[in-house]
Amino acid sequence: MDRSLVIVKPDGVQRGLTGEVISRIERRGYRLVAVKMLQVPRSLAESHYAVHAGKSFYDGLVSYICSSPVVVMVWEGKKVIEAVRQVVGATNPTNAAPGTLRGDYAVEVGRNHVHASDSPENGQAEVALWFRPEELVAWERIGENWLYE
Ligand code: D4T
Repeated sequence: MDRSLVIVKPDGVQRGLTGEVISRIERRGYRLVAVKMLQVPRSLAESHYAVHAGKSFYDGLVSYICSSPVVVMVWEGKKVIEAVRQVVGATNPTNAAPGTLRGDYAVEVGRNHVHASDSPENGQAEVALWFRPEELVAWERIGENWLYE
């Protein structure tokens, strides 16, 4: 089953949006299998954003995610990658639809308050980067029988 790594970034935590992020993904039907709060070390931030190394916004991006604690979590379920990206909305909040987390609670791309994996392969790699295997909990939500055909 696919997994999505979701991060409530420093601005999301500071602005009190952690519960809202969890709640929207949870109500959509997904299963939370790991969650923790941490102050991100620079080495982890650099690995997470390695694909953006050399871009004009890279240094600011790494400093931003290290600037204050984050809440990082793993969500599981059918089509979790696409569905969570839909809940989160477009990268640039001014392009994000109303009703999405970024469309409702963000203004600028450099303060878009939440991250979600953008492909099953990246989801797998990001989960392995942020969590040890034993931190993931295997369980089933009773409502899943009513969620899937
Ligand atoms: P994340 O990775 O935070 O979920 O964002 P996205 O997956 O939606 O978008 P991304 O990887 O293209 O960008 C990563 C991160 O960089 C910031 N950013 C991006 C920025 O500050 N300036 C920019 O011009 C771009 C393209 C925002 C998200």
